[in-house]
Amino acid sequence: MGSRLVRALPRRRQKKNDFIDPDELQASNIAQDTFLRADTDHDGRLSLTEFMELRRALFHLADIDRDDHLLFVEYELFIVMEQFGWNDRNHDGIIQLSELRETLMKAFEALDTDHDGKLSPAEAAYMPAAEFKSFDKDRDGALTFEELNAGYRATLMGN
Ligand SMILES: [Ca+2]
Ligand SMILES: [Ca+2]
Ligand SMILES: [Ca+2]
Ligand SMILES: [Ca+2]
Repeated sequence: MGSRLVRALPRRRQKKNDFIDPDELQASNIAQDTFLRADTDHDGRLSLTEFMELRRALFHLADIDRDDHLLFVEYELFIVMEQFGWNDRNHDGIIQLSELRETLMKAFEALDTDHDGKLSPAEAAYMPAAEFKSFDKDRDGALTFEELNAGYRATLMGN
């Protein structure tokens, strides 16, 4: 479980404005924050149940299409989001397809280290080669943002 992911953890219903914004989060202690949120009975320790709830929350977070199973791309996106963060626009603790584009944009910009507006296979080294190829619709050996976004959407939406 990693860094920015904590932002995406479902929260117990609290006051409407009681969310952590990204700036606050970056300045906060991630492990402590996750721990405190998972410690629902506030006894300063995680029971097995509390810990398993945390794991369950992460599973549901990763299950973008809500079919109670993780496709490889869902798992892959989960790892990407763990690394680059995720724009939970409405702070509801779940990832929506509509939020995927913004999230991917952040990841894309971070991955495009030579800033040429495309991902080379080396820049997108987190992807299996076969997936890279299948997303590269114009077969120019690089992924534009639109190719990346369309590739994930198509896989998630089953077409
Ligand atoms: Ca506890
Ligand atoms: Ca799924
Ligand atoms: Ca590039
Ligand atoms: Ca291409």
